[in-house]
Amino acid sequence: MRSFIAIDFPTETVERIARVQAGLSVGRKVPPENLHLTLAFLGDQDVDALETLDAELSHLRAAPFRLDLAGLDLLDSETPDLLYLGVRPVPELTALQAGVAAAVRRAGMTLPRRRFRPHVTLARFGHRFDSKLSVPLAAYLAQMAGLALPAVEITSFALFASELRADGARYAELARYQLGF
Ligand code: 3AM
Repeated sequence: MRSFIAIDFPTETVERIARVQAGLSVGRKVPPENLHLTLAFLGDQDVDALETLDAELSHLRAAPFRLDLAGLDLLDSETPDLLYLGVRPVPELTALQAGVAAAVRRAGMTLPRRRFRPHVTLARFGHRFDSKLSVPLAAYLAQMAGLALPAVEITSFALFASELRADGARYAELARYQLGF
C-alpha cells in the first residue's frame, strides 16, 4: 500500500484554502479532501510494516501547535512542478516531523533523503511545464501577494494510504494520532 504520514486541516481551513485555489485558472488543483502537509512519504508498504509503524506512532509524544500558513510559492520557479502554500517553521512542527521520522526508521522503513520542507501543495503542473502557463501563473501570484490565512490549531496527524487513479490520487485515513502528552 502506497502510504504517507501527514497533517490535515479542519473544514474551515480547507474551505479557505479552496477559495485561494479558486482564483487559479491553470494546473491540476489538489481537491479539498486531499489537502495536507506531508510529514513523511513512505512509499509502498505491506500491512505488517504498517502495523509496526502504527505501534511506533502511537507512542510518539509531541505538542499540539499553531500553524501559520504563509504565502504562495512555486516549486522551481522556471519550470514549476507545483504551487504550494508555505508554512512558517515552528519548533513544534520540526520536533513532530523529527519524531515521526524516527518512528518510521524504528519501524524499519527508509525515508526519502530530501530535506523536510513543510508545504501544502495546491496545484500541480506536470513534468512538462508549458511556458504558456507562465503568464496566468504570474498574474495569479501577483494577485495573491500578501495572502494571509488565519493560523490553524494542529491537534493530530494521520497515516494515509494513497491510491493512484487515472483521475488523481485517492487518500484513505488508516490511523490518527492525537498530539499531547
Ligand atoms: O505533500 P505533497 O502533496 O507535495 O508528492 C507527494 C505528496 O507530496 C509525495 O508524498 C505526498 C503524498 O503522496 N511523494 C510522492 N512520491 C514521493 C517520493 N518518491 C513523494 N515524496 C517523496 N518521494
